[in-house]
Amino acid sequence: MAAFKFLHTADIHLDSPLRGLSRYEGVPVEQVRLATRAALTNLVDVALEEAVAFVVIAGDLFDGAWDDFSTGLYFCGAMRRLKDAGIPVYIAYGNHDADSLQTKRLPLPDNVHVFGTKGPETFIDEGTGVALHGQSYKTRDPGGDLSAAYPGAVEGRLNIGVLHTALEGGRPPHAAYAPCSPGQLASKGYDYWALGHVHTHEVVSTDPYIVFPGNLQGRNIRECGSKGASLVSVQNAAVTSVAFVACDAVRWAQVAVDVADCAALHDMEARARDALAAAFRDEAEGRPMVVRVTLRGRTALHGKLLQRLGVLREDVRALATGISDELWVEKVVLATEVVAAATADSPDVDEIAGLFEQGVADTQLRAVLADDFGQLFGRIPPELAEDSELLASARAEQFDAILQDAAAGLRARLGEGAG
Ligand SMILES: [Mn+2]
Repeated sequence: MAAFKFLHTADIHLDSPLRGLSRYEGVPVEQVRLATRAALTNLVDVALEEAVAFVVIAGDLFDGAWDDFSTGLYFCGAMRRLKDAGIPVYIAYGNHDADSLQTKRLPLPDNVHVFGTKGPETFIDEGTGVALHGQSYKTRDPGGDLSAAYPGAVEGRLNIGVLHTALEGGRPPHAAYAPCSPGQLASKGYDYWALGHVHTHEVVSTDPYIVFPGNLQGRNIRECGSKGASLVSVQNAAVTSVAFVACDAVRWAQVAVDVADCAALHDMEARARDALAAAFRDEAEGRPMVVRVTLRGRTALHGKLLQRLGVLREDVRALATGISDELWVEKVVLATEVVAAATADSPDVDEIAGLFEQGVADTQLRAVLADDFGQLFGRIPPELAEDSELLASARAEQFDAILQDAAAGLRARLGEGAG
């Protein structure tokens, strides 16, 4: 076979549970929860459209032990579609789906080949003659460099190494399992290293190719942007190109809205609407998109926005709904800053707000606040504290910011009362 393509994917984390998303009203939790399945279906669609010779899965196909058999059955169905098209699949399991963690099992269609856990194993792909070398994790942490024992390249064939690793030193926040250097991998003489574990797409090297495809579907706001697989082209027993193919069914994005010098709430709304529309147009690529919106900038509106904090997410949801039914708001983060009050609202307002501003320098007041918040933290569930900007600031003892916000909020409220 002189010219062919193959697909390299990893970190599908099929049926990975959603943490905390149910707290965000209006986000279709079921659709987001099933996105890892939809992404797998998209991957199979790409494999069929591109008529690839085979598919490589480099670990963390599953997120952990299945809750029930439906996860495995869904995977079997996807693999059968590949089998019907004569496409074999090669899997090396990683830390999330290590052998010891798979408490439920199902027989997989016979086009699926799984690398063993005892040592490196080599499969010769029948259709192309490619030699694939790989090893699955036996337990969560294989305890050392697995690649060291991989065999040298088989002469006269295209050689592919399949391994779940974060490479040497790791790539935070990914744990440094099976550490090895690109140089050590290159020394095997293979043409392509199909890696997994790091959720960000990265071509580490092109000679030989050492590639992290990234995860197939973002699962939370920390996994933003396009997610998918690597489509690799081979000609005359050499890799000629590696292309990224998006497979995600739901996209995550961070949208920053600069509201500096906005004079009224409707100015902020206009800015937010524009930023949301631009993000949806440029980043969603026709998919549903979940966004976290951060309002930033030094603004006279800071106090007013603080006052609206409880309903700010609803404001932004309304703007998003005005753009598309498939633009969903995970969270609104208020990160604006106060503008120093130049003009007096009224002598009374100035005096009261001034007391708060003085409080910033008052060590006694800070001690009282630290004590009060400390008692509060003993009683509230930690996930609630994580969700509140105010509580997060208090936990970090950022009382300057809290007092400045309180002063600005008070000024806005009293100003309204007077006007
Ligand atoms: Mn992993």
